[in-house]
Amino acid sequence: MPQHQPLTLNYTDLTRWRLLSEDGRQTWHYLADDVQAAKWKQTQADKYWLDLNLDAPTLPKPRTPLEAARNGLTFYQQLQCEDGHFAGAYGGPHFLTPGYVIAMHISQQKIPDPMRVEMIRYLLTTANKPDGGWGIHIAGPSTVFGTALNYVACRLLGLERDHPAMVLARGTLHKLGTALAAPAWGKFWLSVLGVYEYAGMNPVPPELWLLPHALPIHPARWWIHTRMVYLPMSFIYAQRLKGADSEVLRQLREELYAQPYETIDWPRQCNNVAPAEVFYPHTRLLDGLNSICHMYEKLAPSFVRSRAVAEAWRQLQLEDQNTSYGNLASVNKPLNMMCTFFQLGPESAEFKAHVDRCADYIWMSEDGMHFNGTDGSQVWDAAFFCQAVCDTGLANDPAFHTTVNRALTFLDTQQIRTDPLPGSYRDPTKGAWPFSRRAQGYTVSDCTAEAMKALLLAQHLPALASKAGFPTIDPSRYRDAVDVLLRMQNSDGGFATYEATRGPKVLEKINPAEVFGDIMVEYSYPECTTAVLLALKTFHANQPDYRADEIAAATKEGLRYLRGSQRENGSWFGSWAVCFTYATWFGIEALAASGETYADGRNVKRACDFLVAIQHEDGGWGEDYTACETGEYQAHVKSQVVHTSWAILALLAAEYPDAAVIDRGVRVLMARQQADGRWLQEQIEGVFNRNALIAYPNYKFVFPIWAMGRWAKLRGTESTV
Ligand code: LAN
Repeated sequence: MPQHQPLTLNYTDLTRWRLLSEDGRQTWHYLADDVQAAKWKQTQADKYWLDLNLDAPTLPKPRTPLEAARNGLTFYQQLQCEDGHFAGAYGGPHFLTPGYVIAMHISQQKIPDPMRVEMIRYLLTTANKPDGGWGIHIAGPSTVFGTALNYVACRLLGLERDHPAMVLARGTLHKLGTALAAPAWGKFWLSVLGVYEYAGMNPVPPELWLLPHALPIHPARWWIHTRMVYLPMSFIYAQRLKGADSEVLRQLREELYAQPYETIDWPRQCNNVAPAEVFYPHTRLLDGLNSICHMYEKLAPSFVRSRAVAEAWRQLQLEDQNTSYGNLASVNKPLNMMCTFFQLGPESAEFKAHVDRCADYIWMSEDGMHFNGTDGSQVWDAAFFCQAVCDTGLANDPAFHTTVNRALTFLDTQQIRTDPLPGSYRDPTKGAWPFSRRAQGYTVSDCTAEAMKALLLAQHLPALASKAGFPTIDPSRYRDAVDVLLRMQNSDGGFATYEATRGPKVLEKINPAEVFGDIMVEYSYPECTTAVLLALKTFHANQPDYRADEIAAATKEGLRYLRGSQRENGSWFGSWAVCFTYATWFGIEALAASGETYADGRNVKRACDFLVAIQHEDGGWGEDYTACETGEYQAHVKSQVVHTSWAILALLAAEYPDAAVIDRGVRVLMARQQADGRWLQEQIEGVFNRNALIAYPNYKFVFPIWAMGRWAKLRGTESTV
């Protein structure tokens, strides 16, 4: 077991951290050595993300929205990494860092000291006040899920049990119901660590993988994230694997509960979940299935179990190989690493590759270090950046050519050019773009769409396309992307995230996660659908002969889905950022691109009327994240630059007739801009699974730039508000 020195809580010197970006791979490095630190200088991006002084020049006060957009761009281009992408923190959820810490502990890996103390600092800084606990995400009230896992993480990282922060958090945990009341994923993490008993959780049988693929319940039909989390969980659960015992674990078995560990009636804890944190309660169907699974656990023939475990292991290896050991996202990453440790041991090349790739997820911020939601949002942010500057013509300005060409080149290099290994229940990926980077290897519909659109828009800007460094892309590569997209349309006309929907919606009734909603199968989303429709339109203008009829049919169906998913009040519900403002922007963009405007389109008019009705007093827009949980619009107390930008983009696209409404929004963006061109961080922007928030810190740069650039393009470059 790794033994840590008693912690003196000497945090690190922030001026010694460097972000390395190689082909989209982001890793943070601490340079303890003075010579090294002097050789490898901190970049503006490093300083920005560490909240150190950038010494960014004060820019001339903008007179026009265009000048404000240019100032924004002047600031933002300083944050570009050497390989052309814009890095950024991707935190928010409070159940990711503990997964990493637990997996490292179980697999007996020492977390280097600078990282270890900075993780403690992050956990202590983001603990809730005044109760010292943690929620499911950084903005949420303390829950057993967040508090139990982060408490354990702090203790494993070396914080003593009588440290005041631990005493406080422990008190909160006990008040909330102790670790016994943790939701299912919490129970799992604690069990594999050895501070909870497997008898106290509902079964996760790997046998599901042996069922005929035709059955709707086969895991290959679930949403990919749910499938990929339950796969390693089932591998571990089926064998009741655990790490070695240690002193800190013995202590944790005392600290996490209000009664002696030996006296706990484990089977009675399976469905004990603190009621306040249940987002999606068990259905009777799930409880029934769980009972059957409990019986099965007693009877399971060993040859069936071992075949199931073998199949799970086969699938785990395929996932590892398909993603170069980076894995799909931040939950299955440490889970797969643990499976590899248990199966192949710490000396295996596979296990070492896993440890190495954890670095891609670890982000250093001014608040300390945490595990990101994915290995970054590189392609996604670069695609929006390129579109913002190409759509508005800002890219024609020679002052931005180098930045734009580097971002375009980054997108060029990140297209996936191969297919996954056979047998892994994956669709072909050749031609797709992922959310983070090529090595991760997962198609996302809207990432493919936004990246392709960005590159195609750039081809039409002669001032840019004639410059050295402009990527030349073989037209067949766009056709590959279109092939990927056309395969992804659902029967309702919409597009989902990673795959077309494979399973029936009733599967949601056996969603066992308790704390997340809408996770069992893929659903169509207005955000993804719009992105795909706009990309297909841009592609069709570029290569009119390729699959033209299918593109036309897909577009018609997609628009049908969008009209059908619009709410009575004109809005669309957003699933991937907060919330109605986000999705309504997408809905309007798609309908506007099909030729509808405020004046002649019923749907566009209703959508604009919704946006205008929620405009804040000060002229901006601002929505509270709780809208994602409740499904009803909720105003934020303050307008937000990101929401204001989406609303402006939407109203401009719709040709909304009352210019004054839009101009008031633009004035908010200009008023919030700082003297060096930046905007400050406001409410966390993103969401997933209805109930978890996640940061998109680059949105506050790219969307105001885009909105004001579009405004200037339509109203005149010299116009003022
Ligand atoms: C993401 C991040 C990006 C996001 C968009 C591209 C913005 C969206 O339009 C489609 C869905 C997608 C790709 C998405 C899906 C779910 C992710 C991967 C995340 C929100 C980032 C983190 C989250 C993942 C599920 C986190 C791990 C947690 C589990 C519950 C498994």
